[in-house]
Amino acid sequence: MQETATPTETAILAGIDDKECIGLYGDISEQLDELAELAATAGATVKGRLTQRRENVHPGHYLGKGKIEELKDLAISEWASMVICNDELSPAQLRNLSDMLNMKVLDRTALILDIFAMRARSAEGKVQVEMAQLKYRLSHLTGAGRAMSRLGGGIGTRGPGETKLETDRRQIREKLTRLRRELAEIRDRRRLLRHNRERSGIPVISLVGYTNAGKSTLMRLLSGADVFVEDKLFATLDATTRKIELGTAEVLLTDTVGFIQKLPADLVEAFKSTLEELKYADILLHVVDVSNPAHQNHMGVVYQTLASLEIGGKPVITVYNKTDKLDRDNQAVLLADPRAEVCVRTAAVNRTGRDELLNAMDTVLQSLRRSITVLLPFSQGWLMDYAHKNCNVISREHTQDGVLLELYAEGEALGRLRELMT
Ligand SMILES: Nc1nc2c(ncn2[C@@H]2O[C@H](COP(=O)(O)OP(=O)(O)OP(=O)(O)O)[C@@H](O)[C@H]2O)c(=O)[nH]1
Ligand SMILES: [Mg+2]
Repeated sequence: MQETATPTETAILAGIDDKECIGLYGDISEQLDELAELAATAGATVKGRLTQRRENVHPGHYLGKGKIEELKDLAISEWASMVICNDELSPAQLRNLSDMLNMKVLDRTALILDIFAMRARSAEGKVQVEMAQLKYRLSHLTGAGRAMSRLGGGIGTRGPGETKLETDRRQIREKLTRLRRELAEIRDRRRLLRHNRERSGIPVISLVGYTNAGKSTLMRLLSGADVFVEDKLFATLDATTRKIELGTAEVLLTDTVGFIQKLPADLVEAFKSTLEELKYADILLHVVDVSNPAHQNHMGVVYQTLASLEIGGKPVITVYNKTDKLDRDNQAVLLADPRAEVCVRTAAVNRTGRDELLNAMDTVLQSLRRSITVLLPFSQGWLMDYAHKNCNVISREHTQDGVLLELYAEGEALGRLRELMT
């Protein structure tokens, strides 16, 4: 028989029950549910949970001494190989906790970084994740602790090379400089693509939302694109764009990385160029998994993340997805989203709501359409024919320098006439 199975790591989750956080993040049990999903996505089996009610985390070792003893007993009795903490820990906290438990300790940030490292596919995605990991390692170089370095490998150490953990700061800094240069080149290429796209004048509609909400499934449904869908967190890291027909117009639909609460700052920073694509969207489709009891919190996190990326003011269509998982009573209590232009209910898995969504997209797009005024020089008389054929002309006026037209233009025609705008 062939041996294929790699031993799965087993983990105990640890968190602080801090009432302050409930507002945006949900209560501690909801938070640990999500942490468990993250752990499962990274390939760990969760064997138990332990929480401590405190106002603040312990500055030296995250949990109090008594709780750490309890945690140690639990880990031993469950044969767990590591502890995953629900917050981002300081290097000293990580080292101390790991030494006191004599066990590998990961924080939420390292776990998410690990998942991203596992998921990155494109050159840009890989460079971005590696940058975020190196930055994290740079700030934690002395923080691995005895237990961590002894038990090397596995979750939290994946990505580009474990030996890099041991490389010194200077080498990491040099690597970061090189990666920054690589990323700048990738960004230049992207900018060129974007420039071409803008010239073509095709409107852009972007899917945004909490991770696992069903963005890629909707992308499939609306565009037929064969994008990756999985019931795990952060299935998508790279941006995908597809052209779709919408009523009379063509639009570009983009799918991208999902959001999560307490997204590590290094990752947001590293993924800025991917996320910045959202700046060029004309409309955002905010996909919400309404079957998740924490979906109201998730919506708050999405709006907060959009605001932090300075893309808060765009027209939003809220897509309440996974309605097939709700019973009738729960369907009825779905609230309207006051921040959205319109709300649509869908069940992307069985195509429910597809036409309503396409109609809503068309309607919002129409409402964004503004007329433009162009001056057609007499020397380019053919443009007059072109404008009448391809645009909706509202008024015409002859002047000394040419013909002044007010018109609605879309797509290629908009791109072509934009240069003549007055
Ligand atoms: N029951 C049900 N499941 C759905 C629906 N839409 C998507 N799913 C499932 O939800 C899971 C996540 O879907 P994805 O499309 O990968 O979600 P995503 O928002 O792209 O997730 P990330 O890329 O990880 O951020 C998959 O298992 C889908 O099959 C739906 O309407 N109903
Ligand atoms: Mg996806």
